[in-house]
Amino acid sequence: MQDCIFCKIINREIPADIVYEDDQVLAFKDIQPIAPTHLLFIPKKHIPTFFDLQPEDSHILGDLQLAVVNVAKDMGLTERGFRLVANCKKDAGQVVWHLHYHFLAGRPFQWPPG
Ligand code: DGP
Repeated sequence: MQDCIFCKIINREIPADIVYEDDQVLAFKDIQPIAPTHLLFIPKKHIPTFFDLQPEDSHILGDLQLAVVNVAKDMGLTERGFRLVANCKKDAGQVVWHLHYHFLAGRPFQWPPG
């Protein structure tokens, strides 16, 4: 998708601090971190929101979450854990229209979120 900032990161048209990549998934550091570790996990396929997922995309969510678990293990987080957040559309505060999970770790988090 031409104007999508995350597609530009996938295509190396703009820089990002990439921490994980496979055929389906890219993960990189969020430019505005809210935790000591704040990564974004995105599918390489341009999907604006969860509402745009098609039946043939069902593997993408599994691919994303398995990538999250592998990165979390590599980071030694199996005891302390992490928080995974997905903002979908305006009430949730989504500002980038390419489906993504925020991966947050390195401090305790409150519940419920704001
Ligand atoms: P949201 O759509 O509100 O779920 O969050 C989008 C996140 O994307 C936000 O935390 C900031 C991050 N972000 C926006 N533009 C860039 C960028 O160009 N590079 C990186 N690394 N992160 C970005």
